[in-house]
Amino acid sequence: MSEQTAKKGWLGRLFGGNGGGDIPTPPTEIPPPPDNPVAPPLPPDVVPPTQPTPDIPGVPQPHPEIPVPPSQPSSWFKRISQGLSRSSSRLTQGITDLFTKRKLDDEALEELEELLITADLGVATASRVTAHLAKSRFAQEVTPEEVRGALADEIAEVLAPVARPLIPDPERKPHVVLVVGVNGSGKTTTIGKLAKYFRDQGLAVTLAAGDTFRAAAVEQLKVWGERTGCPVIARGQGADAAGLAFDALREAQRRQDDLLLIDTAGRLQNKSDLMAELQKIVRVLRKHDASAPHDVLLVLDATVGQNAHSQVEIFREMTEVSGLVLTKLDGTARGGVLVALAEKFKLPVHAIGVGEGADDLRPFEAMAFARGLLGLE
Ligand SMILES: Nc1nc2c(ncn2[C@@H]2O[C@H](COP(=O)(O)OP(=O)(O)O)[C@@H](O)[C@H]2O)c(=O)[nH]1
Ligand SMILES: [Mg+2]
Repeated sequence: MSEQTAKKGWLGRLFGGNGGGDIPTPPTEIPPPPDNPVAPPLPPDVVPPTQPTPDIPGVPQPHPEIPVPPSQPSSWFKRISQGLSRSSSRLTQGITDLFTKRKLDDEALEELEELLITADLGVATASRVTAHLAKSRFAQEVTPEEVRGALADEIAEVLAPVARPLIPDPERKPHVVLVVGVNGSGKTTTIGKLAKYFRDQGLAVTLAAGDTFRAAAVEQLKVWGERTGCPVIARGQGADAAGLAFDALREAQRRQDDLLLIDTAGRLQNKSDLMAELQKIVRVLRKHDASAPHDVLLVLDATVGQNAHSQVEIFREMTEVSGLVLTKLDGTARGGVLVALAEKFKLPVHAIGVGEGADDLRPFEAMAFARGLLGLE
């Protein structure tokens, strides 16, 4: 690792910010930006100029599956609280209705617990946080603001142990991340956002279009590759995903890349087909690198609410899920589901998706999320 310490946050510190520097030009269809020894961070939502690619001539920009929202500079926390506004307005309104001029008695506590359950926080979390609240404030008159503040603290405590950033191991060339999840959960978009995030840190990132089930999925990933300046290893529709993953790993190893992000199909004919495919990908990767994949990210769409629980269970049966990314928190009032998932599965939550743009992936941070969820600054 470089001695030089970058000034760009935790990843920059880890990697010295020059990971992309000495990587030779990859012989893939999408070359990285020229003269780019240290990839400068892109300004938010700026799409790099389209590089014409021989096999997908005239790819439209912006791609229909990757809308570019209007650029609006906002702070990191503001972005999270905006993303969580649907969830927080529901909770805030409920708490205001419950606690305007009211004592924290048994009845109020019961109603609060119910509100938290309907907000998808889960029964265990709901009863624990209300019990804690009762301990300190029972029979006292409380304001809605006090209740929100106390709840945010309780929720942050539940979330703190799972809030763990995705940190590519600098010793691995590449660190291999397999991205799994049901169709439409946001896998490809999350890979695009992660590519942008790590590329901005100066890492050399390669993408593998392992969802060979749908032609559109391959094309979608290629567009993200263009936007982020990351090479994409792809084959045609119907190609063997494990073979593709094998080629991608070999190529990324040859180039000494820092990170390889592998997309997968979310739906095959049935669950056992999908399981067989994911397991085959893992087997084949291990022929090249016995420790790969180093992370298996399960991408969950928060708008499905409680259904996310069964998705975690199903994917854990199929493969060794090592962490979660929750997407579409901007599009749902069910953001509380993340709290229930944290309590139940205790899997690391690496990041959250709060929009469709390249910068709408936020590293998951317990207190920021908890306060955002309760509509607090
Ligand atoms: N609002 C919102 N939309 C998202 C987010 N993440 C993904 N999407 C959208 O969800 C749809 C499905 O995403 P995609 O990445 O194709 O899912 P995949 O099938 O799992 O690869 C696309 O239209 C994405 O733009 C998010 O965090 N917020
Ligand atoms: Mg996809």
